[in-house]
Amino acid sequence: MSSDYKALEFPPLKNDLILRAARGESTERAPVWVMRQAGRYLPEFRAIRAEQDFFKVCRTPSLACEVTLQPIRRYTGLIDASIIFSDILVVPQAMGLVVEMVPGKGPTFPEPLKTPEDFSRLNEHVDVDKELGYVCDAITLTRKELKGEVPLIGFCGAPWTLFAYMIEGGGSKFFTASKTWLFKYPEESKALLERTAHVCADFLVAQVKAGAQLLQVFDSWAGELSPSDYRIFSLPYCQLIARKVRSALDELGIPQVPLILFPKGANWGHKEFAETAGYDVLGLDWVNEPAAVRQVVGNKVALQGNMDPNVLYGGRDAIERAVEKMAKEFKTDGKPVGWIANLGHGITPGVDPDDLKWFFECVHKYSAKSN
Ligand code: 1CP
Repeated sequence: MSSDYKALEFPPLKNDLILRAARGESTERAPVWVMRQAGRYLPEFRAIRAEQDFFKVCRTPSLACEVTLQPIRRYTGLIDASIIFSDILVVPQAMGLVVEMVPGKGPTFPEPLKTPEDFSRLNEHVDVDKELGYVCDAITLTRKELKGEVPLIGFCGAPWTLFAYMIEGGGSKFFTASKTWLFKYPEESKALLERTAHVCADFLVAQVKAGAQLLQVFDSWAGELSPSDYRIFSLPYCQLIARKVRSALDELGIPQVPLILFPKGANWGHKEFAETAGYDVLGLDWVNEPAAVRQVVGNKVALQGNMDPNVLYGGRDAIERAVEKMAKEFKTDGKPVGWIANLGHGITPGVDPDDLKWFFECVHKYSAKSN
């Protein structure tokens, strides 16, 4: 169980590059990490997964810690943040739904929500310390084991993305079932989104109490909604999360941590998100021109991203050229200011870990002030 924040003593932080960039500061080079950095492209991860069920790894703090540390060990000195190994779907589990990892198919809900009557299957009140205390325990253990090398990121899914999974029952191409809910049962949909947002906010606060130093909200399916529907069914709930997390941390006397929003595919909205969402950092996918986004958001937010993950399959020259171009486009007056280098989405299983190492090396080289 997560213990009292003040009682936790962690080793001093040796690398605060990502914290400075998230605050919008100019840095000597861009900090870098990649989404899904603990994952199937690493043979050491596959070795653990060959023995253990996916959610067993999530629920066992020693295993989640081990897997979180794998990329940090392999890329020592090259990588500037760790992200706790877990999944966005632990929140629907905590709300009362069953989620299984089916080999070859991905996460699956054997009984997704069919109609609003199925609300009766959800837990009335979710005690995040009880239901998700295992994530917090993994965070506390990992923060200790990191020995201050790099900061630890906590995360959750955005309510709309979780809603889509809870109703589709897994990944989806057309989002027919979840969108049917939005248009057929708008009020009930909003009730479920709001309920989910409160669980997400409580969970993120618990993660900070346990030792998380930044938080990211993954709205992986943001781009599936029209701008006007996004303003009704996603943005208000991302705003609720940011507001609730910030006020809870203030009330608890815990210093604020940077909040990152990754509204993948909602590329019409960066100006609006920068001004109204309440986050410090916006994650960009690769279908964005960084300089154009910087121009519309000004210095209101830091930016994270955004190389196409598939460039990692293109060989070293392609990776180097793409990083050089990305760095040039993200820099302000030739310097990295408020930029966290990353991919535009998660790294995929077939990538050669040495090619990712090369990506990190190129970021170090091309994001530095002088280049
Ligand atoms: O068998 C395996 O090992 C499954 C692969 C895998 C991994 C490594 C899944 C299944 N989840 C994860 C870990 C994970 N998921 C992390 C770990 C921390 C890290 O290293 O980054 C994080 C942050 C996530 C978040 C997550 N899960 C998202 C948001 C990010 C994104 O990629 O958009 C989403 C959409 C999920 C759902 C999910 N979990 C796993 C898969 C294959 C999927 C996508 C399923 C689909 O929609 O088809």
